[in-house]
Amino acid sequence: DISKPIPETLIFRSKLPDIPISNHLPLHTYCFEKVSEFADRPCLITGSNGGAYTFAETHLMCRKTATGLSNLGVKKGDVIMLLLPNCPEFVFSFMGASIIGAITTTANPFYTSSEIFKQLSSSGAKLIITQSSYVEKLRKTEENVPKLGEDFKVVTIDDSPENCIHFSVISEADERETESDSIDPNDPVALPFSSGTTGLPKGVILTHKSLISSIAQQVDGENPNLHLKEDDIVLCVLPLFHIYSLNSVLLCSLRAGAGVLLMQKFEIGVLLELIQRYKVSVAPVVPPLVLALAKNSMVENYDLSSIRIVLSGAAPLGKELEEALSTRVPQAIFGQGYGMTEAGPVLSMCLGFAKNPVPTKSGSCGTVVRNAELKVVDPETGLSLSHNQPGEICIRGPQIMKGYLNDSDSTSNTIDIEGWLHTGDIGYVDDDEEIFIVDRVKELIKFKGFQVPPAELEALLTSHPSISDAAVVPQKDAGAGEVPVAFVVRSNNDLELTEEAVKEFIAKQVVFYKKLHKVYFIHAIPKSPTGKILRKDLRAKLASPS
Ligand code: 4UV
Repeated sequence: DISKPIPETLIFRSKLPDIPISNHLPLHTYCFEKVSEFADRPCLITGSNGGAYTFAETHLMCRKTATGLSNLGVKKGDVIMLLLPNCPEFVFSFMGASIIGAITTTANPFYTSSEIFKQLSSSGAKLIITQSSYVEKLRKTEENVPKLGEDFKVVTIDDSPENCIHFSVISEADERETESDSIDPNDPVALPFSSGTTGLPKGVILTHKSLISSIAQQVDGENPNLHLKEDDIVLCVLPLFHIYSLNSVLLCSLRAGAGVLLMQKFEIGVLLELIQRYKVSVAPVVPPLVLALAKNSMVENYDLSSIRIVLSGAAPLGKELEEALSTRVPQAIFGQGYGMTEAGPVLSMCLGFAKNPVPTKSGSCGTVVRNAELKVVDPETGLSLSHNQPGEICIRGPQIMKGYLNDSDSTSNTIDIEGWLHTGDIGYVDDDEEIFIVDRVKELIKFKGFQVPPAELEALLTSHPSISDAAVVPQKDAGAGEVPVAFVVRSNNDLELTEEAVKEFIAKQVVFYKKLHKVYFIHAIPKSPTGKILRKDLRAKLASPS
């Protein structure tokens, strides 16, 4: 009926007023804008050896690395890959690349060789900065695979194995020679990979403007949503290759002048010791870490009274868990951030972390960040919903990605013509403007906050000669949140194909968190008339095994 009025879109906003955002600057200029105010304060503290770089030293190392990268031939618009655990060199390289207008793609150093090469090819990176222990994974002899030293260069931060360049070669360059090309706010600076709502991992183009906007939405203004201070020590145990840690831990701290305590890996005893020793005040975590801190008896032997903020994100956090940890760190404000790589990444943040905090509810993922718009739509009709009605969460603002690299179809399926990014998450906004996530309609599986893209595992499964079709779905798991399980159709009913063989076949090709936890043999994968896997039906099968 064309006489019906078009329903108005209900837009949710932050309770905090919009602020001016300096997103015309290049990212490095913005992050180090106020460095003279805290030049001699600790910026990067290495947990493993107690070493520290002040803000002035960090800034200098970033500029030296910029020259060094440029001396190696890296130019504006080129992509470099960081295949590193959390370490100062990660920071120098990321910011150094930004200074010369280059783009960083970050990869998990635990990736298998084939996972690394897929991202290398797809991102077009010609230089990898890594640790010598990972170099073997980069040497491939097969035809058609890029060759170390010929097709791409490798820089190592520790030893320098054959054909690799030692990091000192770039970090000892003369910072005065750095030529900063003019950078446009819409130039890309970071290229994390994400599978988004469907399909294989794709390069997510985050520009100088998008990252600055996201950081500013969190830590800028008279009343910052995430109030980081110069005397804060922010725990950096979450991996910097994931956007959560890169943005909300590292970049926000650099901007605000807070110290970053770098930890290479999570080990409960070491973590507790470091929190006590360095008086960590802000602890960004993921639900499995909350679980460890809430349940491990060692926690009682340490003084955690310095912690004033516990920020959880990247996966759903149970209320009981939040309450269990709260009793162990009663002085801390506990809250969540909700992010998605494509969203720049932060959509919402707990207002209890603001300089002038607002009381918040347990289980909430925060309130939409300032200078942004959020709506909730009915996934069937696309119509916008009001308070307390669950639907797909959409976000619009200067912080969202420019698009996927070389994939305009996926981009237009994710960001609509009005500029709304569709998250594939189902949630609602309550009467106090707090967001609650209740479900996920996208394929994505999250193991301890890590992305497990079903399409990637399905492609591997169907490459097996005895498998004719396959589907991978999440199964709930107490420790990991979710684990991937597969439904597999055997070709020619090849009964010799066992569950163990399928698991083993996948395990040797993927990083640990993508391993299959269970394989169910089935006669056919349920599909819609258009050929889409009916994942809901498979998930329902898991919930009520017949
Ligand atoms: O693309 P991605 O791997 O991105 C992230 C980013 C998370 C954060 C969290 C807090 C921050 O301050 C920050 O900078 C980044 O996880 O995965 C995106 C999907 O993860 C789920 C949701 O399904 C997203 O679409 N997810 C993320 N945060 C939450 C969450 C949360 N708090 N509660 C439930 N699900």
